[in-house]
Amino acid sequence: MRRKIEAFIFDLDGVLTDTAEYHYQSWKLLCKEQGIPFDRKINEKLRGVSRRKSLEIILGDQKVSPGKFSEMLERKNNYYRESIKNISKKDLFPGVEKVLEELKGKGIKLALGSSSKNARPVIEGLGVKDFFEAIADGNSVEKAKPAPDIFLFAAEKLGVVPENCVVVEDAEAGIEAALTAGMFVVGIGPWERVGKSHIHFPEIGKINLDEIFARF
Ligand code: B16
Ligand code: MG
Repeated sequence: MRRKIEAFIFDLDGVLTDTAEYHYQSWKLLCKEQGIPFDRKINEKLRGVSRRKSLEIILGDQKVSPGKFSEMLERKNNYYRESIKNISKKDLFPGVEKVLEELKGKGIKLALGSSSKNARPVIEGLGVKDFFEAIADGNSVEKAKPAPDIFLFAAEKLGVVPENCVVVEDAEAGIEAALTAGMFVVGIGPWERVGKSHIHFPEIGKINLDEIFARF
């Protein structure tokens, strides 16, 4: 059967909004308290990566007890939850609503596919929750990106086969997840980061839907 675009699955952090800065500030505070080195270079490795995996990356060879590990995860999440409390429409990247509206207008189904366990309050705050027919987040599946599970879960909820889904992603882990799921991938960001995607744009506001439909 011929492939046809039926659904778009959007990543959250780095695609719809820049929660990366809030994640960064929260990890930074935790690391400062714990005396663990942390900077923006290490933070870049956490893009699209689950909270648990992020802490493993931050700790590197440093060993901590399972109890301490969980306590650190909880503390970081409390800082993060505090920082997203006031998130609102003005935190959306420019052009996001236009893209979502255009796709809706074409009869395309929309889903969210985020690693974050906090994705729901974030899209509620951003005022875009109602655009999405399905939400796949860090609570939906066990295996985080780069496993394909989040995107496959979203496609199943929408009732669309993976081959007819387009994923919009900014992170290497997410692009790998979407490719493994057998989906067409739109990369957002610099080529060095999103070079494995099928097509890429520097930012979501510069997306050209006609080009995506033509290249699919
Ligand atoms: P949480 P995405 C990801 O969101 C972030 O990019 C990543 O930095 C974060 O660690 C992850 O969500 C988990 O978030 O701690 O809120 O569960 O890009 O997949 O939308
Ligand atoms: Mg992302």
